[in-house]
Amino acid sequence: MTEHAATPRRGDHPAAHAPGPQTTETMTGAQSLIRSLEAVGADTVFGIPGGAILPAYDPLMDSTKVRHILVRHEQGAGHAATGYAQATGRVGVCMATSGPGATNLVTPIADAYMDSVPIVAITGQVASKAIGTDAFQEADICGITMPITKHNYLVTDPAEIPRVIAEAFHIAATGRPGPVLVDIAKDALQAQTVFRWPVETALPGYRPVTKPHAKQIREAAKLLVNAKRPVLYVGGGVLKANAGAELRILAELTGAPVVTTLMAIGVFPDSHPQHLGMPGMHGSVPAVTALQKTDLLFTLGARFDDRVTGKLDSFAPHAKVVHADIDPAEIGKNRPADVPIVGDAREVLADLIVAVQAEFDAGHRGDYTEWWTRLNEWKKTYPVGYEPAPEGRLSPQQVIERIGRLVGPDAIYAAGVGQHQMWASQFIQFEKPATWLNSGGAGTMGYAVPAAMGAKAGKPDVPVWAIDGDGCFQMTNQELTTCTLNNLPIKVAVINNGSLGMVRQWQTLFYNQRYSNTVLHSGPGHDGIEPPAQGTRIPDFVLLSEAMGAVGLRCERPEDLDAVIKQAMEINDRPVVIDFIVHQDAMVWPMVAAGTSNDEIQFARGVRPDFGDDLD
Ligand SMILES: Cc1ncc(C[n+]2csc(CCOP(=O)(O)OP(=O)(O)O)c2C)c(N)n1
Repeated sequence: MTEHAATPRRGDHPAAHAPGPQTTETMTGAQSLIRSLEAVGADTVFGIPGGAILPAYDPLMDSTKVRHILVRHEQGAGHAATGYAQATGRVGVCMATSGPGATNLVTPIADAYMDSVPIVAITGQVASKAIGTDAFQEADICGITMPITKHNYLVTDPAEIPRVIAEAFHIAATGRPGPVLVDIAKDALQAQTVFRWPVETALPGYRPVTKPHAKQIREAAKLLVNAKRPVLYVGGGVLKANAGAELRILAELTGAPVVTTLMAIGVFPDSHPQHLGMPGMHGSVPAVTALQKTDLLFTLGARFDDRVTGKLDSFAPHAKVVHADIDPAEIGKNRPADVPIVGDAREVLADLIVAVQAEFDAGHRGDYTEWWTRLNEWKKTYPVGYEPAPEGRLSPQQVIERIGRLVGPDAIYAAGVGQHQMWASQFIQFEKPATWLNSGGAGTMGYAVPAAMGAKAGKPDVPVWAIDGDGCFQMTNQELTTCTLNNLPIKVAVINNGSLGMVRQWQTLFYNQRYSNTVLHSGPGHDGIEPPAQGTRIPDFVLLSEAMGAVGLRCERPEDLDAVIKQAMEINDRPVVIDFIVHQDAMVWPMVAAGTSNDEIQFARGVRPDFGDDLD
């Protein structure tokens, strides 16, 4: 498998303790901050200045190594840092002032925490003497972000800045990655200090275990060769450890089927014959059912999220569980593990390959023939598909499928949250890691445009498409201005169904088709029955996009679909937004209704697959 060659491994970043001559210079705390960012290799910072952080913006102007991208809302800065990190494998950086600047970062920090994305958020704080006095623009951002950061720091002594920045990048990128916040009092930025580099870091209690225990690996390999119906249940941890190549070797060596969660999409090629698709609420029937019928849940860097398990006590009822994760707190959290393994997914997989080979050499080999007969039947009978749109209308799934086909698997796709996100995960064929960015754990509407912007800043030569909903787009579209002004020519496909589609789908299914507050347009049909007519679309996304310096295109008819996608692909000097007017009654299938068992999966509305019960 070809992986993005430039994607470094989790934890790779210029080490703070790299050998080299010691630098010792007198300067302000603010200068020390910028020098520290340069020293850890940060090349891009997304942010907005304000009073408390202002001292840092002055030396930032002179840095030739750190590019600052002035966003339009701090939420955009945070998601851009996340998009940058997910696309490049490096730590993303965002910066904001105290009080409201910092609190505007809360959503993207929570988002990065849920999805284990390495970002460092730097915030200005009021002067140290004013802390706790309800000073102008004071907010206790360390207190606020305590439960949504991997770690956070309040810095009041400028001498600490280099060490804290070095530690923040180290903590964000190593072990289970995550967001780290560094809050720096204004007087610490202004005071004179001595910048010393490299620094001694002091993290005695922080030593993530990456090398798995040999006995556990042997136990896991034994279970795998003795199982009749195993499944490799692969989560985002495998992608973050850049372990796609090792996963493929283990999968092909054993012949076991693979499911990849929403956060792992791309780490195993969608086109691979052993891939069953995505598990979970909108997963494929073969993936969901394989997990229900398996006798060995071979879990790698996944966390038994409720969207995957459905009703937990009915999940995978026949399975023994191997659970490998870099974070020991995940193991046994939702489902007890028969064989727990703590370690980095790449090292776990590398050791497993050797251990499985040793089992083979000793004459123990799993026979999964009957299992594959069953799996292949399910794959054939229950492929992911969709009903055609009413005559002459665009279907949202078709739009997304055609974008995937025409743009191809080398591009990066960022999704918002809702139906369009699920369709993008289902109908774009992903073949490579780090090409699918989305907000999986938090489900943050408004993620797509700024995340795409961050990805484009990190990977300027790769086409980046945001697949967005008309609801999501209205939350963060102002970052198109940032894209235009900073030469970040992303493409945005707005899947415009005139409504908050995913919520509307739940109203259709569970609230008797009473569409309370999910219609986004004002014209005839604002009852949600008819699609929005020309002239009643407020805002007009084409005009809105053009106002921000982007090219605005619209597509309403199936016969224009390919031409408009190709037109967008040819524009590379500005962002492009395509307003796809799609029919509003399309629904995401398959579906496991919230709180029910995965056994209740519906392939289409009211259609339950028939598996027989001989495997129960
Ligand atoms: C910030 C935030 N607010 C509310 C929600 C709840 N929510 C989930 S999906 C959705 C609708 C999204 O609508 P749209 O962007 O138009 O996408 P569609 O489902 O129509 O594809 C809403 C409101 C959320 N996930 N995030």
